[in-house]
Amino acid sequence: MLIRRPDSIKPSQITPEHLFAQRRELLIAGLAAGLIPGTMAQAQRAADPESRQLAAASDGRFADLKRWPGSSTAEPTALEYVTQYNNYYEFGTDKGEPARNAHTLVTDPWSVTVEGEAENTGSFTLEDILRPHALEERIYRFRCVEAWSMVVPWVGFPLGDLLKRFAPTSRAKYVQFFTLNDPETMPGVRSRVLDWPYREGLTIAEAMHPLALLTVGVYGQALPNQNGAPLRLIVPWKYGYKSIKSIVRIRFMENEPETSWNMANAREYGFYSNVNPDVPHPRWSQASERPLGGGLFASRIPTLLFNGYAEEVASLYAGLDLVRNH
Ligand SMILES: Nc1nc2c(c(=O)[nH]1)N[C@H]1C(S)=C(S)[C@@H](COP(=O)(O)O)O[C@H]1N2
Ligand SMILES: [Mo]
Repeated sequence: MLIRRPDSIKPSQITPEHLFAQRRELLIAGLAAGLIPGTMAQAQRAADPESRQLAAASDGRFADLKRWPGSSTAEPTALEYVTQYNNYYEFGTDKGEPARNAHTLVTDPWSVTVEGEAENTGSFTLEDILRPHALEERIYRFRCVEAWSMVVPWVGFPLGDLLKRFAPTSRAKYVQFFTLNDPETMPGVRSRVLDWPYREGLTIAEAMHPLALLTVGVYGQALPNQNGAPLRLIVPWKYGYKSIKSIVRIRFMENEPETSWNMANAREYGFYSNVNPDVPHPRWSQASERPLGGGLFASRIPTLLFNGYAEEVASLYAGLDLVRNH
């Protein structure tokens, strides 16, 4: 794959190490304040002891993370925004609610059911899922359909590397993902704002694309619950709602799967949902976006086709009408 920088940002603007260190202090402060529930013990058990990829409890950071060379060189969005300004409707529809409410989510033990058009189906523990994969840090641009954006250092591994282990059959043209749906621990699912469980889907070619990231951490730490612990998807060239959180079920399918926002409003939210500045949302323009953390008077920046990843992903859509297939 061609590695390119989506941003015309100079290497000198890469986050200096001390800023990362500062943010780490913030994260630790967040842990102490109970903002970020204790997912580390579970994450540590999830790692192959021999890979020693997860750090000792005293520190709690992932160790020996590879740094992905294709990372965005833009300044990462401050941790407070990434972990306290969230969309996770299972915990409420206000941006601050997931961080306040998601401590009830039980992420250990965790398992994922794999079904449909694949040879190796069944139930897999999170440990089974993670064991063979080397984790890496990838700094990706992230664009919500609501027209705010972030730059986030995720920790994960390519989704396709996992999917191959299930040996999808030749009939597997799509993959669908489901979030946990537990009224006991997820207060938001008692209201019918969406048809639960939250579900999303990709074509098999999209799912196998090396940019599609199965994600277990952010800023060098296990994912906070509000960001979709213990396992979520990140599809950086698509609107944020495709990046489904807290995955419990993966289904290989022959036909296009149901997806939550498309079920809620098909006119506004298509199956593809590729970031595209030229296809406005019926109620607002998608031509520009507001970077989070830029302050009240920060200027908007132009939105890029496929969120800046056109060089990598445009070939997936050769011959497809991007307006019709929005
Ligand atoms: N299960 C589930 N996954 C979800 C959502 C949700 O409400 N429930 N919101 C989506 C939306 S709209 C966005 S923008 C991103 C937000 O991810 P973040 O809170 O980690 O920034 O999660 C996506 N995944
Ligand atoms: Mo979103």
